[in-house]
Amino acid sequence: EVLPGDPEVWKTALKAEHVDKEDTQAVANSVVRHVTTTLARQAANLDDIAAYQATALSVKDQLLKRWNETTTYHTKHAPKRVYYFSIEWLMGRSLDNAVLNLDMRNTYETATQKLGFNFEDLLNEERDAALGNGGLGRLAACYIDSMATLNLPGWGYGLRYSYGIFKQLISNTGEQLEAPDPWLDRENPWEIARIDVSYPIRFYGRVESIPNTSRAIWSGGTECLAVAYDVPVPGFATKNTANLRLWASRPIQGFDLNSFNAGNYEASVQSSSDAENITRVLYPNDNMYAGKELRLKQQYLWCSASLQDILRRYQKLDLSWEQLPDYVVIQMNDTHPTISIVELMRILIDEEEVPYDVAWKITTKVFAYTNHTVLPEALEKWPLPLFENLLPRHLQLIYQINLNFLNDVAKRFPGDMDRIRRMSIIEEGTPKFVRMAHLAIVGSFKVNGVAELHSQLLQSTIFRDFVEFKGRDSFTNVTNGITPRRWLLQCNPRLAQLITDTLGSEHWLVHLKQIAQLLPMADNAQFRAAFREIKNENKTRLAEVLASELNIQVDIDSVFTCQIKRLHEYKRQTLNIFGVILRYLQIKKATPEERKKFVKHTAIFAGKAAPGYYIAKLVIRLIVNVSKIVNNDPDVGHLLRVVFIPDYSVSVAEVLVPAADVSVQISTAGTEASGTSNMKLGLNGALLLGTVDGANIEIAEDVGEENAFLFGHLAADVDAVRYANSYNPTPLAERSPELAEVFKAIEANTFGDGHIYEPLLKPIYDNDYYLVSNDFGSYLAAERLVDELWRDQEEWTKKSIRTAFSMGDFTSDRSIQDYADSIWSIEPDPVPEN
Ligand code: 8GP
Repeated sequence: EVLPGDPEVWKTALKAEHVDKEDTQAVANSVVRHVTTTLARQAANLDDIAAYQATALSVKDQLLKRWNETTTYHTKHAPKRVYYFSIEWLMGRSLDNAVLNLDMRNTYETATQKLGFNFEDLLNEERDAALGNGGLGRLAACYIDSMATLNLPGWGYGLRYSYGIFKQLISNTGEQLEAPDPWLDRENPWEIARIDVSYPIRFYGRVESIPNTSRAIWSGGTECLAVAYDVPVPGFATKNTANLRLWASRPIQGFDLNSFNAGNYEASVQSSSDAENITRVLYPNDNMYAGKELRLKQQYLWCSASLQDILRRYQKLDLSWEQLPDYVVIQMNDTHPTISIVELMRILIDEEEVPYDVAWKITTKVFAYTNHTVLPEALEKWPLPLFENLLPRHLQLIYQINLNFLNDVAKRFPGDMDRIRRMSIIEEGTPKFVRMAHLAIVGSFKVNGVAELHSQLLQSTIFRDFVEFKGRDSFTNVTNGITPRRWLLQCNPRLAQLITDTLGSEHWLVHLKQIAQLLPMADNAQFRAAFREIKNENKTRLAEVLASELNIQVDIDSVFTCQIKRLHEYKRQTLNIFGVILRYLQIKKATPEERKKFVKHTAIFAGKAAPGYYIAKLVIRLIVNVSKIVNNDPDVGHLLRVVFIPDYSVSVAEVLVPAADVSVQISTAGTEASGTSNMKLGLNGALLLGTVDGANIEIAEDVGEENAFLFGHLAADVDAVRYANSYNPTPLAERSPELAEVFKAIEANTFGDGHIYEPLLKPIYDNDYYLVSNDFGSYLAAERLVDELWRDQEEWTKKSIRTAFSMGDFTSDRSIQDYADSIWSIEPDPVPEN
């Protein structure tokens, strides 16, 4: 008699299911099977959408086999695991990435061809999974790719928003409009719903202390369920497949029993839709804190469910709670998951009856915290009344944590009341606030910034007191990175092929440092020609998109400058567009003879503004309205084009990044924690035009300053300039005559009604917090160097090659290896090949 799950029976069955990597017929069969059974469609009425869906389902089959093997192996092996908690996962599309990582791209291309489809067309049917705003969310996506590739046992945890980042539309007057992104309307072929994996989550309610213990009973309030959805994430050229577990909120029984008993049907349905609302939408703020109760509900649901899940897995090992840190490390991607520190305390103390001090010892060995910004407006602090109402037990525990912490501070720094006030987890005032960054530091064994300068600034400014208290060793740097699989192999296949052909192998894709071996090729004319030809082909592809989608004709012989990132005052898209306006004015003034001397420019912008960020939206409006005038002015001809590409996304970036000549990274020094588009653009050969900020510094160091265009005030000088700007202001024309000329042109309605831009210009006239006027002169000087170099295409290409092949350190594989070595203490655990 055979018992369920008999290994022999399963082995045979699985073998029959095996598809060989090169077996195009077997792959075609599996696509057809999904068309006819999963999708219940016929060959006759099969469109590209359905063909994409079936292809994706067939690929998912492959992923799930590997996922199963990974999970089974790791369950048996029980290594220490890392859990990456991120409230944003900006994954983009999955199909191309998956077939590349599985080494089955050719097979799928041929198989779908056999069925009469063009694989590229199918790839374009996929909607982006856009569950993130910008850098922070895309970083998480690169990191889980690297965790899988490096065979590190780890999972990601996040939220399955029904609506990702909004779709950006641009009106006729240049205004950003936001439309919802119902990305799950077409079924998502990449996820597996785990209705059997769900946890109850409580909000509100009351707390009863249990006398003579640290324990309490939290009851009442409302409850809902967090249900797991799993997304398999393949590593490159390995069997290891990571899991991204995303939670969706659901009503606990479909309706609220109390109101059902009362016969109040409407109210019972209402409460179920309340529960579903929690994970309905991603908050569209980047580097900006909003303080909404629903957001705190999202955070708690996500953290509580993830912890319950992790602890359930741990409990199967049958070990003591004290051993938890030997098996579990949780990396917090910014402060959004900080409540999980308190939730772990609550579970250990209230539910598992672990003594308070023991629970604290365990907890503070499990968590590590990554900070992503020093901007004060981005730091999370919850109004205490809101917090207390929603999570009363957690607030009690925070008080206890704070009390113990401040006692320790007082012991170390007796009588230093000011220090205690500065460091407290609770900010005094009306109302009081819970400072999440302080809680994150107090509850973590390691805190890191995301680039050298940023980590230094953290330690010398906003976290200085904590460094003095906890010691230097608790603080470190891990410079960000990007995955070269998506950001070179996938988005720039011809350059990837050139690298592979020249190096003679594909190893560089997992050992990116190896591309430095190609640096001497900068001096090889033939290689330069090949390299330039690829860049031009990528520019042509982009030009075709711009022509067909936006009806803008661009000259591929012009220098393509790209600033592609969220709109934010500190990122200074202003400097860029003001520079474009000045160039326009200069072209207008020039004689036909003089015009011939201009270097042709195509200024490309893309990015979203937070819906409530008025000034950022005004910058978009200015860019769009400038583009309308400039692009249609016969005096300008091909000398200047301005392009704002609407609805920036991961998949749009995959077209832009390989086509860029210049990477525009011009934040006010000291404000951009790292930046990651600087890495993507650099790896694809764009020269850096940037300030001495974030990872620009490390990039310029590696590519050599002579191969980059750095400008602007240094971080160390920014405060003094700011001070002068606001307390000792000089007229704009003195700070920058060129900028004064630009403002005059805007105010003279050159780009439509000038007065609408007053809220944008006035702060720059008045106190110029972001140093736009103070840096404009050196920005223009840097642009002149760009123009000069562009005239010598051979020299330009040399620097472009040197840039690309010096980017070896900026792979997310290096970042993740850093985390594994210096923070997580975890080892690779590759699933054996059989
Ligand atoms: C971003 C930083 O602004 C960017 O420099 C960095 O490259 C990226 O994180 C990844 O580290 N920060 C945020 O997106 C951020 O701080 N968001 C706030 C809501 C926390």
